[in-house]
Amino acid sequence: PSAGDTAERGRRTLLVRPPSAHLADGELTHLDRVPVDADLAAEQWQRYVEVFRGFGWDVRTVPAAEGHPDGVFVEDAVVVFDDLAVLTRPGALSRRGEVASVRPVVEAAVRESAQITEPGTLEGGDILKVGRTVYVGRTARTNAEGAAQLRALLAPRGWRVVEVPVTRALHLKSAVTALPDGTVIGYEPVVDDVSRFADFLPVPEAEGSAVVVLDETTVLLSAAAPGTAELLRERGLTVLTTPVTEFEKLEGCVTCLSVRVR
Ligand code: CIR
Repeated sequence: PSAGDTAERGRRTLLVRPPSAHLADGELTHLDRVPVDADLAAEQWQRYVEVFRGFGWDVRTVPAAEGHPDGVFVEDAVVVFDDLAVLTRPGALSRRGEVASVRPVVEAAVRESAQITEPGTLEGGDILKVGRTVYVGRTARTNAEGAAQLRALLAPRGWRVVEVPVTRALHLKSAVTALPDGTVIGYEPVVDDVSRFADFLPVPEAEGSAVVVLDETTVLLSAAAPGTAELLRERGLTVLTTPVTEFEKLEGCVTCLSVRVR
């Protein structure tokens, strides 16, 4: 949607979920387990949410899921396409139970919802929207059936669905995200095939591959990626940064901590 669409619909809505006290026990695929400071995680999460509040976003909070260490990565539980919210079926067994408690908050915020069902699996971290194109990362978390179910939902609604292989990162969006102008950015060593994307810009830090678009000229980036911040500023963007070290230890990033609903 263009900035005009956003203005017509009023304030943008953000879904977040506070970290569990058991964040340190979350799933790890590529990183070794290191100590996590739960208090610092809570503080970083607050700062993250404040960035959006400062931009006038309507922040809706899903109750914390103490039994789900990875629940804070709420992006994986639901993906929104216009007025349709697709509740996922996470590939990680430990995460499957996160979705039921996200549902009521999502359904209060959108007009229509759908659910990925067995045997499909899909996690929001594997879904990258660029204009009307939806890239679906095929990973250990998102299987062929999950991708097919998503395609069946989206193709009639005018979205182009493109599956891409992801073997070097946990999720597609652990490797690539998109700038407001549609340029896909990523940390090349973990991107399987940059030629899949029409416009690709390599960034110098792994933590720099994840941006959240706040508006047409502003993005939010991890404080751990100063070189990427400089690169994006040179392109004329306003770059806000926030520390997310405790979430990066669990293979999370700035994008995974929220769902932009509209
Ligand atoms: C997991 O492995 O599921 C979590 N520890 C990290 C999830 C990060 N989410 C994301 O990239 N969308």
